[in-house]
Amino acid sequence: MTDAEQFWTPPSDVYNAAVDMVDRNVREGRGGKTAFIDPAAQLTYGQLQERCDRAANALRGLGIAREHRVVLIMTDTVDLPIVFWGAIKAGIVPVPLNTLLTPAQWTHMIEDSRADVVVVSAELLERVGPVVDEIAKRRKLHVIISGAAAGNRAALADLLAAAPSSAEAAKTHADEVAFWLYSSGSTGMPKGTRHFHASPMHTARLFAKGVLDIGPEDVIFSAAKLFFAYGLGNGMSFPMSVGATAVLMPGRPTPDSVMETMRAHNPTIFCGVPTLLASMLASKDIARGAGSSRLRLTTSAGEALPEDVGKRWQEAVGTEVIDGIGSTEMLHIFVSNRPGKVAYGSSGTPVPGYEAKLLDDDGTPVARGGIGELVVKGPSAAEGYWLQRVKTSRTFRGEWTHTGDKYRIGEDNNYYYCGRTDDMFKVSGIWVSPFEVESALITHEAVFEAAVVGKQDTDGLMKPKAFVVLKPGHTAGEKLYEDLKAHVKAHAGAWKYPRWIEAREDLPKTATGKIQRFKLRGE
Ligand code: 3UK
Repeated sequence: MTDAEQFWTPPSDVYNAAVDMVDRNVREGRGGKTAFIDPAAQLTYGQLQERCDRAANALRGLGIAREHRVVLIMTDTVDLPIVFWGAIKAGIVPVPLNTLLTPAQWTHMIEDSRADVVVVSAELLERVGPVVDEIAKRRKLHVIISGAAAGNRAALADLLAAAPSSAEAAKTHADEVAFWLYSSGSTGMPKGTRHFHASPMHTARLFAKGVLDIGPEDVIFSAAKLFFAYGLGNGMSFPMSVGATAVLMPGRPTPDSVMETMRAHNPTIFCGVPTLLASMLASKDIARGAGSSRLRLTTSAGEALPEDVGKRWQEAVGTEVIDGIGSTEMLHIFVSNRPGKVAYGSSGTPVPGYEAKLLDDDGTPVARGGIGELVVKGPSAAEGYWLQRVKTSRTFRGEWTHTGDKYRIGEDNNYYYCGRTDDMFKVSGIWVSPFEVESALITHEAVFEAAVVGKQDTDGLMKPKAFVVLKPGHTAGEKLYEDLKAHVKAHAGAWKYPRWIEAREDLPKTATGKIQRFKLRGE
């Protein structure tokens, strides 16, 4: 028996994740229990099942065939699980997208996935509307609005109300693709990462049950959004796997908005990214439980948690911070700290059910204490990237997934993060590709060349720093720098703008003219 089988094998080949995550809770008597709470609505598991069934029927009613894609550009409200699991129940494939992207990136993902439907939150319509309207000029595309529908656009609420309240589940296979998540890389557009029906329950059993010991009485609040694999597990599949309650917050996670939500709903588990934990610690309102009277655990992922931030959180808030590394490719966390024996500054040890090894550039395991690329094996690995054969075969090599992260195993057996094998870095847990920021910078009229690197701020967290060579006739200075920051925000994504900018006469380059970013790190 392999590791994965020891933990869980789907009951049969016919397996629909929505039947397990939604319907099973009702069947096992938790129909009256609260599943989701957002600022405007609450759903019991019974209500969730009915709405998911209506969503499945509504999508079928629009003529959407099995395996076809539905893109979700949605804030975190109860509508997101309704559409996500409703689609899965019908064998239709939901593709949640990051709500902070640029129109060009959304256009790429809607076209690349060949989505027949886009479900958009009303408050995002101002930015998403022109994108979907443009595509709808070229081909058939249904646009459905979650929230107050404007003009002649279809409202999700109306479609659900008109659809039958009970749906037959599609007889999907455990090894059939259930949903996609887009993953970014150092060059090129994000890649559609295809996940199986069986995978959400694998991550729930191995990490949420195995590491966090989640149970039906837990109330989980993930400040990390549902469109992100980390948030999708924390705030949706983990609580659903045991019939627990999830608190959803549609707005931007600031220290104030997060602590207000904590005070209102008293979660037992809080999931954040290091940047948020650090900014909450800097707030004057930080207190025991970060506002919750029942907090028992905090989790951190997305980027390395600086040792000092972890220790200060435990001191001020009173719970451990469980830092673990996960990825879109593996769906959730595969190397993690454990409650009761956290080693701050490390990512902990492999989660039982996953295996990890560190390889050198030739693919040979590194000697103990040496630095190598983290390679991982486990049952929740994705099927691959959609229409990306070369990138798929580089990342998913047989049973092993290559992470692109460098690690070292310490004397204490814990895994210590040592940076990336490429130039990528995370800001607030979301990828930044230097190439992408540089590409945005050089579209500005004043910029001749640019190089971008990650630089640590005072909390030890990465932020972009840009080195620019200006075109003749342009002068360096705060005014230009503010302009460049706004330019990057508009053309690459809000979190990607350089926090520091420095003008240079030239940039370090190889003989072939490639920018040597590594020479600029630490400057
Ligand atoms: C980095 C970390 C150090 C690392 C994710 C939890 O972040 C998630 O997925 P992404 O695809 O990025 C994956 C990459 O992010 N990383 C994530 N966590 C840590 N580095 N310490 C950490 N604790 O470079 C990794 O390769 O956006 C996180 C669960 C599910 C996820 N998808």
